[in-house]
Amino acid sequence: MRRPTFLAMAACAAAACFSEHEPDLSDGAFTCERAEQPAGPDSAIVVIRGFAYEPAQLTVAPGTRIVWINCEPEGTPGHTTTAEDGSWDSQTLVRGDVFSTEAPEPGAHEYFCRPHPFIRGQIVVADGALAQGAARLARR
Ligand SMILES: [Cu+2]
Repeated sequence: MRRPTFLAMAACAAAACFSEHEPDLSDGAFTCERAEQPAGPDSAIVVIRGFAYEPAQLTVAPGTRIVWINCEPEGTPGHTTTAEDGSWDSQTLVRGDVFSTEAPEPGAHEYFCRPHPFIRGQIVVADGALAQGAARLARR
């Protein structure tokens, strides 16, 4: 009886170990408090605040993970990030919610908020471009 129990515990430990190495994009890895910091060399953050995307225009290299985080005050109606060309579409995000997508094909991708279509942004995916977050990181 001891051995199967031990094996089950070992499997749980292994699963926990693997999950620690998964990209953690929704559970504390990105918070509004940390959103002012560069996301890292392979990711870039867009903050949603004041019914606007910050920055509204972001240039990234192919393969960059683009992360949106809603930093509106509590109780503000939720926002989405929705590409006009269908490259990505988030669920409705309220304060603290995070959505991420890998940079779509090179070119300019316009996007907007479905509940508030006047909120607009643009992601430019360009070969050789350095994510703005990475550029800021490199200067520090
Ligand atoms: Cu909105």
